[in-house]
Amino acid sequence: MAKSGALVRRCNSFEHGASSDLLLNCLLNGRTFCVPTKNTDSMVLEEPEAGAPSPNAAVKPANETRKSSANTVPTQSMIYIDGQFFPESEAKISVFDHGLLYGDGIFEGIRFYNGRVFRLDEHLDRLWDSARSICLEIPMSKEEMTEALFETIRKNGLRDGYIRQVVTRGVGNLGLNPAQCKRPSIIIIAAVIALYPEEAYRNGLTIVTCATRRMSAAALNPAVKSLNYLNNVMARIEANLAGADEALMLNDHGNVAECTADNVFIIKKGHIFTPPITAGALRGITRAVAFDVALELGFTIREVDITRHDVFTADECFLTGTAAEVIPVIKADGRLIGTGKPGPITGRIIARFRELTRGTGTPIYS
Ligand code: PXG
Repeated sequence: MAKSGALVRRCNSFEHGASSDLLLNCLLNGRTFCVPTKNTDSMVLEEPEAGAPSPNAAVKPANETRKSSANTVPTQSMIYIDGQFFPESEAKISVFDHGLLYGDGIFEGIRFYNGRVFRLDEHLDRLWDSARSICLEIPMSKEEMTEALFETIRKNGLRDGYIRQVVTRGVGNLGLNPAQCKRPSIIIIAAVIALYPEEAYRNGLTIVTCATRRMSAAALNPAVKSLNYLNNVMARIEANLAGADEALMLNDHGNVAECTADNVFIIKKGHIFTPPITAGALRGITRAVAFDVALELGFTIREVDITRHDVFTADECFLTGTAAEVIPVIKADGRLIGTGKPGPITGRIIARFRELTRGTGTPIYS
C-alpha cells in the first residue's frame, strides 16, 4: 500500500503553508498540489530550460520526472483572478462569492509536461460543457482562456505542473439565487504537483468500496465538474479511515461508477472494461487517452456495467486521472486482484501514456 509518509517527505521542499498543509495532507492521506514557492531572487518570466529526459520515462511516474524538471519559480506563486495577477498571499475573492457559499461554480485540472499542456482542447471543451450545463456564462472565449492559462504558467516559471481553473458564479447575496450574481469570476492557479509516491506506480494501489454512493445524475450529474465535490470528499474520507489509497464509488444500482478523482478500468482475459458515463463516471480526459492507447496497442475496450465481483475477479485493474495519470490497483476490499502485482497490460498502457504526455501537447513557450 502506498504510504502517505513518502508523499509528505517529497512535499517538505515546498514552503507553502508548510506545517498546516502537510499535517492536513498527512492526516488525509491524499495527493497534494503545492503552489511553487522555491526561493529565487527575482521573478523569472522567461522560459526555463527543459529537464533532462528520463532514460526510463516510460515506466517512471511523473514525480520522477518532476525531479529532473526545470521549473524555475518565483518567490510567491502568482495567481490569476479576473484578468489580474496577485501574489498568493493577496489572492482573495469575496466571501459573498457563490462559489464559496454554495459550491456554485465549475473547475478543471490540467497537466502540463515539458513545457506543453496535455489535452488542452479537451479540458477547455469540458469546462465549457460544465458551464453550459449549469447555465453559467464564462466571461471570456476559449482563446482568451488559453492565453490566461499560458500567462499564469509563464509567470510562475513552470514547465511541469498542474493548472487549476475555477469559474465561480461570482458575488451575490446570501440567497442562493444565481440571478443575483453579477459576473462569474475566473481563478487560475499553477502548481507543482506531488502525486502518489513512486512505489504506488511500481506496486499498485489498494482500494475499498465506500458506503457513500456516487450521486445520481437525477440529483446532480457527475459529468458536471462542479465546485460541489462533497460527495467525493465523503468517499475519500472513508478510504482514509479504512487505510486504503482510494475509494471505489458505486452508483444507486450497486454498479461501479468511479473512484473519488479517477476513472476505473478492469482487464479480464485480455479485454479491457470500464463503466459507461451513465454509470456515474466523469468523462475523464485521461480515460479517453487510455481508450486511444488501448486501441493503438490492439486491445478491445468496452464500456459496460461493472460490479464489485468483476473487480475482485479481474486479472488487472487500473485508475486514470489527470493528477494520478494511469496507476495500477492491486487490491480491492482485501482481495488481491490477479496476481496481486501490477499487470502486464496495465504496464504497457502506462508506458505508452507516458510517451504521449512527454511528446504531445500545446506548447506554452513558443
Ligand atoms: N472522476 C472524477 C470525479 C474526477 O474529479 C476524474 C474522474 C478523472 O478525470 P480526468 O479528466 O482528470 O482524467 C476526475 C479528475 C485529484 C483531483 O486530486 C482530480 C480531479 C479533481 C480534483 C482533484 O487528483 N478530477
